[in-house]
Amino acid sequence: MHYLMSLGLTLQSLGWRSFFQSQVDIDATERPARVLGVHRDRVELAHGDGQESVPLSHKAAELGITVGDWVLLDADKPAITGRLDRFGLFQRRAAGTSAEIQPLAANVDTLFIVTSANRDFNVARLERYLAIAHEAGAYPVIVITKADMVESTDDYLAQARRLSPGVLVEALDARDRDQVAILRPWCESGQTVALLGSSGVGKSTLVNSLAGTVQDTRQVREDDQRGRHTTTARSMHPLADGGWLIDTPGMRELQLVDVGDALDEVFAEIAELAATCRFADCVHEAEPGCAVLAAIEAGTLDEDRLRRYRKLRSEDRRNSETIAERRSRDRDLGRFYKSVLAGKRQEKGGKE
Ligand SMILES: Nc1nc2c(ncn2[C@@H]2O[C@H](COP(=O)(O)OP(=O)(O)OP(=O)(O)O)[C@@H](O)[C@H]2O)c(=O)[nH]1
Ligand SMILES: [Mg+2]
Repeated sequence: MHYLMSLGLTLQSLGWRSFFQSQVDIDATERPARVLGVHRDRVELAHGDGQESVPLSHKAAELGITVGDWVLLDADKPAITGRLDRFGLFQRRAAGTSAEIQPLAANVDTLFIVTSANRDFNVARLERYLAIAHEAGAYPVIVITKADMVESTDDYLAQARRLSPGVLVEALDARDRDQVAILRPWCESGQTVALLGSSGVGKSTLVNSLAGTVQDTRQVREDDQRGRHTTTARSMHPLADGGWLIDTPGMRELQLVDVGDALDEVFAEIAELAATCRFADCVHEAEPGCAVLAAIEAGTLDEDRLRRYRKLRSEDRRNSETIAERRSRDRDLGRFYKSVLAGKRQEKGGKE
C-alpha cells in the first residue's frame, strides 16, 4: 500500500507557497503533501520525497479531500491528519436528488476555458465559465481550438474579448505544439491549471500538446461506441514545463454554485450601472430610475447580455439554495398541496 517513487519533486514544484506554509506550525512533525488523485479506498499523494498512496481513512473522507488539496501526513505512518485551507475551489452540486455540494478541484491557479471555432462557440457558456473561474479563484484564459478549420478566427476572438475587460483569449490548432506553446507561461513549475469545456472541443488534445504523457483523445475511441465522453480519470498530471494539470470529467457538468459576487465581476458593466439605480433593490425590470434599463434604451447596453446575466443569476440562486432551504421549500409546498386538497374535499362536502 505504501510505496515511494522519486520524481525529483520539491514542495515548491508541487505548488507549495507561503499561503500554505503559514497554516503549518513551525515545530509540527507532520509532512505536507499534495493530493494527485482520490480513489474509492486510497489517496494518491506527492511530496518532496516522491509519490505515495495512502488509504482513504474515515477521517480523510470527512475532510472532503479532493484533487489539488494540500494535506498533512502523520510523521510515522501513511495517514492523513488534516487538510490545509484552499486559496480556491471548484465545486459542483451532486447529481440526483441530494443537494450536496461536492469539492471537485482545489488550489487551481489558471483555468483554460476551452471552446472551438465552430458551433460549440457560445458567449453565454463562456460567461458562465468566466464566473466559475472567478468564483474558484482561478485566472481564466479562453482557448479557441480548431482555428485551422476556419478561414478566420477574428470574429470569435472579438466576441470572446468583448466578454470581460482584459480577459485573455487565444485561438489555435490544439494539435500543433508550436501554436500551443503560447499557453506555456501558465504551465510552469509549481503552477496548477485545469480545463473546462464541452466534450470534443480538444481538451485532451491540448493536454497532449502541453504534457509529456499521452491521453486518450476522441479519435482513439471514436469507433467503440461507448458514449461521448472520452476522459474519465480524475487526477492531476505533470506537464512538460513543470506545472500540473487537473483534468477531471466532473468539470464538464459544472453549474453555478454560490457565484454571486463573481457574476458581478464578469458582468462588471451591469453591476456598475446597477449601483446607480434609484432603488438599492432594483431588479431592472420596470422600476423608475433604473440605470440598467436606461442604458438599454440608450443603446449602450446589449439586451441579450442583460438576459444572459439574469439567467445565470437565477441559476446561481437555484443551485446555491442550501439543503435546509430546499427542504423547507418542499415542506411549504407540501403544506400548500395539502391545504389545496383539504379545500377541495371541503368543497365536495367533506366526505372524508
Ligand atoms: N483540426 C483540429 N482538430 C482538433 C483540434 N483540437 C482537437 N481536435 C480533434 O477533435 C477531436 C476531439 O478532441 P479531444 O481532445 O478528444 O476532445 P476533448 O475535449 O478531450 O473531449 P472529451 O474528453 O470527450 O471531453 C479529436 O479528434 C481531435 O484530434 C484542433 O485544434 N484542430
Ligand atoms: Mg478528453
